[in-house]
Amino acid sequence: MSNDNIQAVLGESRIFPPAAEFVAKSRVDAKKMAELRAAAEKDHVGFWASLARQELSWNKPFTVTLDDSKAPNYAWFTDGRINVSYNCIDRHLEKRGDKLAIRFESEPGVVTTLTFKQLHGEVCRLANVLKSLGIRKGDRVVIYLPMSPSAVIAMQACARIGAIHSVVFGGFSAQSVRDRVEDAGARLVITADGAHRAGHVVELKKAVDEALNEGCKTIEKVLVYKHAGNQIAWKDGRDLWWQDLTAKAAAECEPEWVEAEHPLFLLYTSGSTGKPKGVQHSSAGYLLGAHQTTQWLFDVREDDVFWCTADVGWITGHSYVCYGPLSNGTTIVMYEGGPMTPDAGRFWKICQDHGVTIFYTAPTAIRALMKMGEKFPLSYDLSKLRLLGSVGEPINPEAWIWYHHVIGKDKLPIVDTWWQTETGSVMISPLPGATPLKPGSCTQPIPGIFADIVDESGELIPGLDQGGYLVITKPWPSMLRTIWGDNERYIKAYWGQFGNKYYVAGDSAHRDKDGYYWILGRTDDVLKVAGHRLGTMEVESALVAHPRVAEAAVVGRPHEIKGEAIVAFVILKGQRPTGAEAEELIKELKNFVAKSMGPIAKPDDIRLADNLPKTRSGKIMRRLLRSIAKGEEITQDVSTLENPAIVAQLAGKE
Ligand code: 7RM
Repeated sequence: MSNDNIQAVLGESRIFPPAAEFVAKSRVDAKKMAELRAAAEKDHVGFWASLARQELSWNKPFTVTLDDSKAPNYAWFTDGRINVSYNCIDRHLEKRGDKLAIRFESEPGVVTTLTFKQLHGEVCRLANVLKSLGIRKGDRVVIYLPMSPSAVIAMQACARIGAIHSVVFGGFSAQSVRDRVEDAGARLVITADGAHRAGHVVELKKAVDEALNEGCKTIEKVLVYKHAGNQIAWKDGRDLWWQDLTAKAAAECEPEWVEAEHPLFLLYTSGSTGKPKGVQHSSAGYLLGAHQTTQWLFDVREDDVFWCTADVGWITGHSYVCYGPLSNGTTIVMYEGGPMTPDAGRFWKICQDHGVTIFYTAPTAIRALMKMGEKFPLSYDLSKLRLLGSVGEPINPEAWIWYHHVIGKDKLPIVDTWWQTETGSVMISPLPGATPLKPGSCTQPIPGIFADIVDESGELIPGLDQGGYLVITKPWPSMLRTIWGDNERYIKAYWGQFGNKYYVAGDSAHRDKDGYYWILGRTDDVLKVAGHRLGTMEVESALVAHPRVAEAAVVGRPHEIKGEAIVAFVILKGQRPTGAEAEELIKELKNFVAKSMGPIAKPDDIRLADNLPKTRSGKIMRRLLRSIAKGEEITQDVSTLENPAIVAQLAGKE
C-alpha cells in the first residue's frame, strides 16, 4: 500500500452501525458478541473446547483441548477422532439430504446442481476409486482441477479416506505442479482435460503431462476428469478417466476416522524465499475455525445461498467454498470462469440467477467491476443479497463505499475479513450484526482470537492510535501446524522473529483510537497481485532461469485495480540491448515468467539495467527500487550505495 493510501485510510472517519433490520435476525448481536468475548478472555482454551463439542461431530470425543508441550507446535483436541467429510456431508443427510449443496455454473453458462445426498454419493464413489488405486490415509494427492464441483468432490473424497490433499491453483504452471508434487511426495494427481477461462480453454492435463515428464517419480496414476472436452495426450497404464472409474464404484464409503491432528491438507504459499512453503493444516482444529467463522461472520441461515468467488486453489476457496459453508449445511455457488466473460455483468447475473444472499469477493474484483460503471450491477436484480464480504488485501475506502452503495444499496453490512493461508480461517473481522463498520478497516479480532501489535524489538505496544507489527498472541485451533517437511522453517518464519513468543503475521497494522485494526501491508517480500500471494524471490528465480539474465530484483508498485503490480529490474549477461531489440527481449522475459510460474506472475514492467543499487555489503536496496518503480523523485540518501550513478539509469534518466 502506498503512503497516499495509508493517509487516505487513516483519514477515514465514517462509521456505519449495523442496520436494525439485520441485527434483529442476526445470529450474533452486540450483546452476544460481548458475551463471547468475555468468555474467551476468561478461558480461551475452554471457550474453543465448548465450541468444538457443540459444533463438530466427533467419532471419539476429545479430553485434551490444547497440548502446548511442544510449542510453538501447538496441537488441539489431540485425543479426539473425527472425519471432516462426515462433518461437511453425512451429518446433514437426515435433515438436508435433498437440499442443494452446490449450484455450479460453468463459464459457457451450463448450470449443474448437487444435493447433499448427491454430493455424498459422488464423494463416496471417488473415495472408493482412490482406495482402489491404493491411496491410503496419509498419502498425498495433488488436485489440479477447474473451479467446479469436481474440485470439491476431490477434496472431500481425500478427507473421507484420510488422504492429504494439495490443491494447485489452475492458473499456476506445469513447473508449479512439478514443484508441489515433488515437495509433497504425492502419489496421485487428479486433474481435468481443461478448464474454461475468459473464453479460452486452459489445458490442465497438458500441464500435468509436462510436469510429469521430468521428475515426479512418486506419481503412479493420473486421474482425469472430462470437463472441457479438449483433445489431450494419453499415457496408457498411468492415465485413467475419473468418470469411467466412478461409474463402476460403490456410492457408499465409510469415513476413515482420523486423529484430530491428522493433516487435512497442504497448501503451498509464497514467503520470503524462492521456494513456496507447504502450509500444513489439521483436521479438527482447521474445520472448527472454518465452520465457526462461516457461522459468525457470514451469519449463515438455512435458506442462504453463499457465494465466495475465490478459486479452490487458494485458502479462501478451501475455507469458504469447500469446508466452512458445507460444514454448516449451507448451499454454495461455484462459478468456473472470469468476472468479465462475456462482460462485466457476469458476477451480478450469477447473483441474480442463483439467488445469492451472501457474496464474498476480493477488493481487486470490486475495483475492476467498479471501473466498468454502475450500469452492469443496475441491470440485474440483486435484491436477495443480504451480506457482503471482502478478503485478500486492504480495501480502499473508495471501493468500499462503491460496494456498499451500488451493490449493498446503502444497507448491507460488509465484512472485511483479515486472515492468511497460515491462519486457516478469518481472524480479524466485523461480526455483521454487532460491529459498527469503518470503510477500510477489518475492525477487531473475532471472539477467541487475540491479536496485538509489537515494535521492532518485539515489545507489545500498549494503547490506542499506534502502529506496529501484527502478531497473534495466543494459539488458535485453525492455525497452521508446520511447514511440510521443514519444521525449522515453520518456527523461524512465524515465531523466530520475536523469540518464539508470538505468531508473527508478516503484516504491519495500525490500531486506531477505537481499537480498530487497519492493515497497512506486508513487512516481508510478499506481493499481493490481484489478491494472489506471490513472493518477489519466486519471480526473481523465474527470471534468472532465463539464459540471458544474470540478476533480477522484483518489487511491487501500487496498482489501481490489482492492488500491486510487478516491476522487475533485470541485469543481463553480456551487452545490454536498446531500442527495438530491448523491447523484444522484455516481451520475451515477461512471457518466460508467465510460462514458468503461471500468467498471474507476469511482470507488468521490466527495466533492463547495467547494475542494481547495492549497499557496500552487497544488499540490494529494495526500498530505493520501490521508489524508482513508482516513478518517485529520489530523496533517499544514496550515499551508502556502492554505485550511486545507477539510480539515474534505473529511473530511465540516462
Ligand atoms: C486470505 C488470504 C494473506 C495476506 C495477509 C495480508 C493480506 C488478506 C486482508 C489482507 C488487508 C484484509 N490469504 N490480506 N486479507 N489485508 N485486509 N481483509 O488472502 O495467504 O493469500 O494472504 O493477505 O497481507 O497477510 S493469503
